[in-house]
Amino acid sequence: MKDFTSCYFTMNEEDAVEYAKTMLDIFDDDAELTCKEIGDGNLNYVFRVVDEKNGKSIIIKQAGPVARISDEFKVSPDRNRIESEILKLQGELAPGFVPKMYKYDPVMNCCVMEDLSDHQIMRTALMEHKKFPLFADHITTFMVNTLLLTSDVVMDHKEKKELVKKFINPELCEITEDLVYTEPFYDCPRNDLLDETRKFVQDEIWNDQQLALETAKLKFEFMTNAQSLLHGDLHTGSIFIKEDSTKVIDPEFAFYGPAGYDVGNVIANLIFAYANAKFTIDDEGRRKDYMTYLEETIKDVIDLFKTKFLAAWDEKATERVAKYPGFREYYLDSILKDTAAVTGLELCRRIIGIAHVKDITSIEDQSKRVRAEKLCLSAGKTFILERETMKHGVDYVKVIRTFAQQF
Ligand code: SR1
Ligand code: MG
Repeated sequence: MKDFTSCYFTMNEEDAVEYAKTMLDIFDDDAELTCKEIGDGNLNYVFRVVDEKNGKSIIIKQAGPVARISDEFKVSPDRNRIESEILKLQGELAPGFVPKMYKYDPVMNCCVMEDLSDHQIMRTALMEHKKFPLFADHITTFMVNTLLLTSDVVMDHKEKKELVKKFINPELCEITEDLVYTEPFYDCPRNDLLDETRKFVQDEIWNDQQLALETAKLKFEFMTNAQSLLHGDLHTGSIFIKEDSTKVIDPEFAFYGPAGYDVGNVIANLIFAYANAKFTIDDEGRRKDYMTYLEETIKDVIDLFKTKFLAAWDEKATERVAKYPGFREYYLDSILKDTAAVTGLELCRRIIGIAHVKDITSIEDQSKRVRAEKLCLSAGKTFILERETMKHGVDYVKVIRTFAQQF
């Protein structure tokens, strides 16, 4: 029998079954448990444990001492505490939009949560060219609630600072500072890009001094602006979806940072799906239809976020000076600027840096993949440099259409 109570070890599928039997009070005594490790992220192990007798199932997610993507990233398994605490908090702020948390285990650095296997990872669903008409509404409610309601606009300032302390997340922030804000913008040995894309990156990204300066400003904004409690990694691989339901998972990068970081990640990852659609759907009618659907979704995410943010501000703001005329527009404006910038950073880093996205890497025809990469890089650079002008959903659509025509 394994000892799960005194010393951490990384579990395998057999261990996860034993863990479910001996450490959890979820399954019947005569349950016939099976387990499969289903994690395909860069960091953790995800075990799906099922009682074959009745189909009841749970997820056990365990943090290992190093990232799965590379041993170079030594990340404290304490990220699992952050993840389980923030999921509880997000569940209160945005009910129905995160999985239920059953248990957090600080010895095994794992948490046990609701199995969402009736949903699909959104990145995969978008690559299958499925549509989710409720997504923009759902994700903007989630973002407005989690971002505005954890800010100084709404929270008592001392309580907010307690949350800043509780969710200080130096190691995972360092990953973002390196992989998103720094390495993609110079010829860093850890970058991982196609030879065919390298010359374009050299000319358009690495040789652009203005772009380098802007990324420096943005990096310091990320490190110093404790505005809202972020999800911190809100890409389409962190979202489970089905027609009538959207669930946000994997908030282990959570910390207090600029609110636009989450919104920009959502937009950039919809743009990866857009590039995928452009270069993988052969039938012209279907391709146009799906790209239009994604354009509408991008537009709606920006515009609904703005409308809901201002309405929630009027209803929930407690800070006296936040109610002065013009301040809420000034504040939202700065979030929109950050949103555009982060959209651009994410678009560039997933092409140039070490952590890629399947929307692009799965494009089998190499010349089409290179065109998709150039589309993302060009749009990304534009969003960073022209972030002051990106005020409405339609501004995003104009940029991606321009580069979809060019490449
Ligand atoms: C070492 S982790 C690489 C990336 O995977 C995560 O999902 C984050 O996006 C991170 O940047
Ligand atoms: Mg993740």
